[in-house]
Amino acid sequence: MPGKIILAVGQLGPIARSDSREQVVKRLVDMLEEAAARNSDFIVFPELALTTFFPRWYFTDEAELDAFYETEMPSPVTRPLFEAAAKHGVGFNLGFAELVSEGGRKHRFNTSIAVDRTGRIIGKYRKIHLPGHKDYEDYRPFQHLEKRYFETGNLGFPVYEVDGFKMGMFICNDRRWPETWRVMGLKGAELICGGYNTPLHNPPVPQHDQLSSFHHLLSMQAGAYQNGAWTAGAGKVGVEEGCMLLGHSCIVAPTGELAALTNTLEDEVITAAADFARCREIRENIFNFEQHREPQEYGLIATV
Ligand code: ING
Repeated sequence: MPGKIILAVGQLGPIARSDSREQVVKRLVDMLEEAAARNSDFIVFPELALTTFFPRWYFTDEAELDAFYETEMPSPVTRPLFEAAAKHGVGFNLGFAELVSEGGRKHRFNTSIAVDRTGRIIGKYRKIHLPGHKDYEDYRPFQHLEKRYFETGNLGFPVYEVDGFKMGMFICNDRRWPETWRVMGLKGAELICGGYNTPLHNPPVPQHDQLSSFHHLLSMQAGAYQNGAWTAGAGKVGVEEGCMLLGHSCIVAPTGELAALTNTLEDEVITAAADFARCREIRENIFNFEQHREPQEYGLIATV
């Protein structure tokens, strides 16, 4: 039925540093097939879904670091996921570390792609809000070196037409920034989705550790409500290489209501019926941008 899909999230449990991409791709295919068995049309996978969350370590050997990145997508090892998408007619959003050579220089991005139900890549996003730090910080029990291992995304916040609905992507820390959601809301996104790897312990402010799930859900639900969009977040979760990562992967309705929530710290598929018509009850009333926005007062938000 046009304007309504069965939306799935494929939450990944821990990925060990020693796990091969083949092993991880099999887990992703298994979850896509589970989603297909529930008549899903689209499944959201986590950030950096093909490897362990490697920014937790400080690498000095470039070849060792490069091994965590993809230089082609799909590649022979990831192609089975695209083939499963085409076989079952289920599109997907997938996060991975992207290594590209442009102008004779290596560029590294924390990237995600939107793939349609035929297995075709419709669009790409590169993470804009990179958390953490650039240099080794001795006080931390584990590092969070995204500012060292990735460049700021250079594709903006695109919104694509995928299998009849308008979709935009965030990656992890992006979801904490209202600007992320509003730019894609202004572009008419009906679904804004992405993945995350969120350590439960944040060394600079350990007193916030107990608020990890609250801040995550607050960000997802606010983003949905304030832009009248369905939102979905897929976590890489559980104790991964000694670091506990937040669960609570979720699907949120445009009203901000939780439509589905995981309750394990393992590979887990959740689904919800996403009726995009419900975006209108928000977009045509409380957040009718045409009628109620006052952009002439907002200039400060977009100044450097
Ligand atoms: N991870 C975290 C996130 O934004 C973080 C970074 C951890 C922020 C803990 C705040 C507290 O969910 C990534 N990968 O962005």
